[in-house]
Amino acid sequence: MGSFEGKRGLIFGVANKNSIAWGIAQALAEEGAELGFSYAGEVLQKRVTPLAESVGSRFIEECDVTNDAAIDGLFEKAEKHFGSLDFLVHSIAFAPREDLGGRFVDTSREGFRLALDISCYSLVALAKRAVPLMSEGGSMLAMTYYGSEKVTPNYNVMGVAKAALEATVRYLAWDLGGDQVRVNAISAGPIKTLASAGVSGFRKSLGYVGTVAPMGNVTQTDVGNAARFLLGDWAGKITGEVVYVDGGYNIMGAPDMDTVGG
Ligand code: 0WD
Repeated sequence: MGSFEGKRGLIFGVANKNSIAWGIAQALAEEGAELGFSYAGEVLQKRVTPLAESVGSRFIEECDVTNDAAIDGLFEKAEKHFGSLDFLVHSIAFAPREDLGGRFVDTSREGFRLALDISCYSLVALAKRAVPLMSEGGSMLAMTYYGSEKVTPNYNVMGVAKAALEATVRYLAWDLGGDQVRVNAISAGPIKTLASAGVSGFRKSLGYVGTVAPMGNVTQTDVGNAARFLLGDWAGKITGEVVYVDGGYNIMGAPDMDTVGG
């Protein structure tokens, strides 16, 4: 019997089969979880529906996380469908393409606002609606990246948004601890997806990280496996943490010059 048998949760951020959220969904489905999916826009419906159905989901709903009324509507439907929830996965990020390259100092006010709204505030907005449904306690998980802590050229405004997201995870963990709701983040190494393809120079940095990290590049499956732990009962008292699933990249102070050259 899977360790998520009888547990129900919502997954935000499946765009296609390469999405990290899909890696997480597959891992949780293997453990017997009952899953609901929310996707960003009508164009994604065609891609998300067959994926969701392949893991037995009957809850597949559109929700733009910049729209409070849409989020309210989504959670009303979720309450009707599931009754209560045990977990929530936030695997959502966005920044205008022109702000994911060039000089950070050129970031526009609107680009900054949009990146922080979609990539960070949305976690607060989702958490607020999910907690009342987590009557038996619960667990939430967000996705972040090392560019929040150390400068990663071209990641730019998304690095700032991820720093805010990680702080948000800690403040939510404090707020919701009394409700027995845990909130954590996974800091994943670079993985080729729709979102990462929007970052200038992504392909080269994927190659570089693969060479420098003790265990090389990571996959959606690696992230999914960490999510099984963090969202599940074995992680019972772990909250407010950012857990690296990055092949060890973050421990390195300098690359091995014999392999990267220089
Ligand atoms: O290297 C990577 N791919 C890493 C990604 C390394 C470390 C962290 N992450 C993070 C991302 O920043 C994001 O938070 O993982 C999360 C998932 O990203 P992903 O799996 O790499 O990318 P993708 O498959 O594109 O999913 C992100 C999705 C959007 O996809 P598109 O490509 O359509 O923008 O975020 C969703 C959407 O499905 N999204 C929204 N959802 C609801 N409302 C919205 C919105 N307004 N905007 C974007």
